[in-house]
Amino acid sequence: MSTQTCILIGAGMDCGKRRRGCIMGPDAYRTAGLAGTLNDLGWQVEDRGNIDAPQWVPDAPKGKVHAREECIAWTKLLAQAAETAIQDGFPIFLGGDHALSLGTVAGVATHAARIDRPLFVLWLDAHPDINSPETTASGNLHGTPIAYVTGQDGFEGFPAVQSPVPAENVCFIGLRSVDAPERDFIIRSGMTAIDMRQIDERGIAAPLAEFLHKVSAADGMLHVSLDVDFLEPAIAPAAGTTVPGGATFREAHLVMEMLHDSGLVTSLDLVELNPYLDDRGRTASLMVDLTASLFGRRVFDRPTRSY
Ligand code: 6HN
Ligand code: MN
Ligand code: MN
Ligand code: MN
Repeated sequence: MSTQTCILIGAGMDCGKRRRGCIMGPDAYRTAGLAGTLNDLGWQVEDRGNIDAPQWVPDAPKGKVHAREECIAWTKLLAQAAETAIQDGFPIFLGGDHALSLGTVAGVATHAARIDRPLFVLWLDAHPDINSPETTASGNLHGTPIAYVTGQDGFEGFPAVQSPVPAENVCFIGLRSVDAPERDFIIRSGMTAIDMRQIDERGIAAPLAEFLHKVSAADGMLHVSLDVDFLEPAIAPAAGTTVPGGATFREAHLVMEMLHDSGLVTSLDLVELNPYLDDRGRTASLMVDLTASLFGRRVFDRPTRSY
């Protein structure tokens, strides 16, 4: 890691889909002890509290997209907050649904471009979230952030992405629910897409190491976006869009441990936790423990690894 200060930013964005509850996510992470856990690992933690939800923003009267105007308002706030926070330390964005990454990734991308470093994005998710407002079947904008931050069309009314992330810099791990237009786009785009079939066959470490090597060779910054539904629903029930066959407890921790050892990660989203659906807080606790692995919790010290 490049710095020893991490900055918690709560973003209870809940308008990226119709099922409510992610608004409670930031406080569930705090309740599960995130700040103390990071402190114990030697990090200074600055909790900036929760970003105030934009004042009630009426939805556009027509169109299939849910809460477009409210999502636009959040995106502006989050892009600004991200761009500021990453200058001060390692930001952890406490979601909130995955639509928050429209703003967080756009904001860190602006910063990366300003300091002349390439930004890479690792998307740990059952879904690639690469629909556009035109291709979406659900109308839910949490299924769109990768399309937005890579500069695809269809986001009228959203702030223009100042520094789009090149498609080749995006890596998905954990895919098992991909819409037809998403699949077509991924195949054309040159994004790295590791589905669960590949993980079954090769393990999770080998494809991750390949991606980290690419980031390292380019002296890139790396934004990690961790969606609760990356995980097997039996261990992480508190998400609205669970899909069976997800990452196991150890696969997920290994990803985080390797990311720690790489020293490449510069910002993190924790998204899609819906505490209303949780089982005595166990999904929130697992997300905190995974974050701890990313920030250096380990059984035995190992030398820092270069990829
Ligand atoms: N997420 N592809 C589906 C859609 O509605 O566009 C699912 C999106 C899930 C979004 O998990 O962050
Ligand atoms: Mn997602
Ligand atoms: Mn997902
Ligand atoms: Mn290397």
